[in-house]
Amino acid sequence: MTIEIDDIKINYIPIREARQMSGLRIVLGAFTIPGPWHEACKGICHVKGLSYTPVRSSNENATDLEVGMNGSQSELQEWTAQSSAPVVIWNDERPRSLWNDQLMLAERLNPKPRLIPEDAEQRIRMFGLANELMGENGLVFNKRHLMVAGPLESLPTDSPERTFWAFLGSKYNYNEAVAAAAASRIKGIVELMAAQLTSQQAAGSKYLIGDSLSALDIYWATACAILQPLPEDLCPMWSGFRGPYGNDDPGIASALSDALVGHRDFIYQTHLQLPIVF
Ligand SMILES: N[C@@H](CCC(=O)N[C@@H](CS)C(=O)NCC(=O)O)C(=O)O
Repeated sequence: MTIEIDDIKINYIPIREARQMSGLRIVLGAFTIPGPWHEACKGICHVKGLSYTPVRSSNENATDLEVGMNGSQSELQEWTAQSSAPVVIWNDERPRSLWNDQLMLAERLNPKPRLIPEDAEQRIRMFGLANELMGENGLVFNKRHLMVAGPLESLPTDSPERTFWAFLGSKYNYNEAVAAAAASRIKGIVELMAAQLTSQQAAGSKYLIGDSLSALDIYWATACAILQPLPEDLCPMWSGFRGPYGNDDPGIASALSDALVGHRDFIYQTHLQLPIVF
């Protein structure tokens, strides 16, 4: 399965070059897909005005961006001791490959605007809900199980697409039991987000925590893409991924309220970069 690279606008430099540099570098997938972890990193930097060098995740000598090839990730593995993206690297500090570490670093590099609440109760709630979205076994993680399940059930064993999905599945602990539980787990998390938004709106706030933008708003806006991507004019993504990025589960659909999707739109329109640039 080969991803179209014609529409890529960001200039991603190779890992070899990035390793020689100092400053802020972010290894990104370099695909036209609004991956929630990627877009959250980009969004946090955008809001804080942090400039960074985008780095391509796959090996420099990879002749195309054929996804799912272990062999194309050895340079990333060597640099960051793992093979997922995004990874945020500041000077010679340890590479940060987890969303919460990445947020803490961004907050340190530019404390304004504050994206982690000062108030401890708000901070606890923000990290708890953000973990439901972005953490291991959270919404995005479980949606990936659902995305893997379809092709593994339907595609012939020798199909290159199936090889890709099987690769992703084995990398992120896919099995039939977790796939069977995924939709109801996602529904529960979306309901949590809907309840949070409702209570905030009832209290007169436009934001998910407190009365100003926090990282949770950005995580919701970017995680929402995996259930309902923004339209083509705002999110010119690879069309082959509209479908896997989407939702056909009725339970999740019932939880994904207009208000939640409207909140995603509000956060993008007010605080993030539109159209999304890949
Ligand atoms: N860094 C994230 C997880 C990153 C992640 O799962 N990235 C996926 C996006 S689908 C990835 O790199 N997939 C391609 C691959 O693993 O080869 C975290 O905070 O846990």
